Amino acid sequence: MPRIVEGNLVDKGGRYAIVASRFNEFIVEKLVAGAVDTLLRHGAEDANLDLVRVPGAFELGLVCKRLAESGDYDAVIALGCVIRGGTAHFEYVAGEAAKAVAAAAYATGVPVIFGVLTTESIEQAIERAGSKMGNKGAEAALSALEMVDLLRKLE
Ligand code: INI
Repeated sequence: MPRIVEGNLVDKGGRYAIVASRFNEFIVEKLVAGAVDTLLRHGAEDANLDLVRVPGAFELGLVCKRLAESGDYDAVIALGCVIRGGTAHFEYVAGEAAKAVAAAAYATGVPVIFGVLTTESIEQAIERAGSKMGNKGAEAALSALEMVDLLRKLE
């Protein structure tokens, strides 16, 4: 039987930054609410949560990197929404957002969680922002909790 190392979904004094884009705000605000609710219900303290807003998904990576390298956070959660139907340059915005968020994590060693919806339509975005397909912000918060605990165990 291998020794299993895994993160639990229980906060132990972690500090979290949520970075949320203003573009498609009415969807992204649902993701923010889902992330905050999930963090708090897993034990995170309100005082240990910061919310930073950026213009669009394209800007998420830079700000996530800045926050991750500050040393002030155990995890950074990037939240946004890119909808193909309304975006001629969907691939560029969504692709660069994903790359930059990943790069921020690799550069800093801090978990930077990709909670960005990339959907074909506004209906699909609504479904993933607190209706029948769950809430991507809440999922992202769970990933943050798990990664913070896992990295502590791997120290
Ligand atoms: N930003 C998004 O977050 N989602 C989108 O769907 C979107 N569209 O449709 O273009 C979008 N564009 C703005 C982009 O993220 C930047 O803020 C902008 O290009 C300035 O750099």
